[in-house]
Amino acid sequence: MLTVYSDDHRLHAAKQELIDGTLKPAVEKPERADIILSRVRETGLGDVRDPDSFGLDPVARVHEGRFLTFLETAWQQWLASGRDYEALPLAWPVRGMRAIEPEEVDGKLSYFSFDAGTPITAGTWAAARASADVGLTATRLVRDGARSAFGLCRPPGHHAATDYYGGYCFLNNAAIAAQWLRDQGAVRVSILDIDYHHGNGTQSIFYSRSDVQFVSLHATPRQEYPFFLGYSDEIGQGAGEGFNVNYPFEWGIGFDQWGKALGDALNEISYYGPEVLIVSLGVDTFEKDPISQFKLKSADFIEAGRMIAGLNKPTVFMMEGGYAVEELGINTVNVLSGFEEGA
Ligand code: OKP
Ligand code: ZN
Repeated sequence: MLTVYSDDHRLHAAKQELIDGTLKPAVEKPERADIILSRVRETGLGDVRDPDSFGLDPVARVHEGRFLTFLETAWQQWLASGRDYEALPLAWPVRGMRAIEPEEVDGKLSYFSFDAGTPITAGTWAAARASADVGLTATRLVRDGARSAFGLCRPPGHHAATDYYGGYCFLNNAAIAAQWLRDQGAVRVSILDIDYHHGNGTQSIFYSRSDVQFVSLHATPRQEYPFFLGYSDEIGQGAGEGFNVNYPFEWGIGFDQWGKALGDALNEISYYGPEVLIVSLGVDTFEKDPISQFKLKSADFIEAGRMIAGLNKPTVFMMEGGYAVEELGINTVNVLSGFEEGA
C-alpha cells in the first residue's frame, strides 16, 4: 500500500492547547506524523510519495467560501490586532443568540469554530491545505485502480464542517475526498469513521444526502467530546434518511463490543454498495490513549484492518486521531497491514 505524506504538516505546530480547563502542551503535534511515517518505513508497508496540489476547487466543493477566506486570513488578522501568539476563540452564539459574522477577528474566530481547543498558528492554513492534498492524492491512487492507499493526513479533518473548525480539524479531508470522488463520477461513496471521537463534521456535511454514506463508531456524546452530535437516532434527514449510521459506546469498552459493532458497520456498508470506501482512521480507541477511554489493544488494530479488507472495496485510509505517540505508529500501521493480510 502506498502512503502519501507531506512535510508541510510541520507548519501547524501549536505550542499549547486548551484542555481540561488549562493550557497544556499540544497533544496534536508533529511527532504524531513522524512516528507513523517511520513505522510505515520500518515495516515496509510500501513506498511513500508526496501529494500533488489539487488547488482550492475540491476544497470549496465542501467548505463555504467565507469560511475558507477566514482560515486563510485569520493569522494575519490576529497579528494585526496586536497578538503574536496562537489564536483561540472564547465565546459562541448559543441558544437565543444571533449567529451574525462579526467584523473583529476575535468574533470571527468564535463564529467559525465550535471549541477553544484548536489553536490557529502562522502555518495552520498551509498545513491544512497540504493535509487535504494528501487525502486527495491517496484517493486518486485508488480511483486510478489501487486496491488501497494511505493518506497520512495531519492536521486531521473529521470534526470540521462546511463552515466551522474545531477538534484539531480545519478542513475535512475525508469529506473533500468523498466529494471529489462523486465529482469524478463515483455514484456512491462510504465513509467509515473509526476514530474514538464522533466525526460530527463529516456527518453534518452529508446528513441530507444519499450519495455519501457516513458510518461511525465512537464514544457516546453523553460522556465524550464533541458532546453535541453522535447519538444513534441520528439517521440522516430528507434524501439522506437511512444513510447516516452511528454506533455510540460508553467509556471503557474493549474489542469485544467495538469489533462486533465494526462487523455490523461493515454489513451496513456492504448493503449500501459503495464504489469506494474512505476510512477515517483514528487509533485513539487504544487503551493507553491519553485523552480517550476505550480499551483496544495494539493487536486489535490488526484484526480491524482484516475485517475492513473483508468488505472487498477499493479503500482509502485517512489519518485522523491517536495521541499515545509511543504506540501510534504501531497501531496505525497494524490497521494497514491487517488490511493487506486480509485483502
Ligand atoms: C480530535 B480527533 C479531552 C478533550 C479533547 C478535543 C479532542 C479532539 C479530538 N478531554 N478535546 O477526533 O482525534
Ligand atoms: Zn479522535
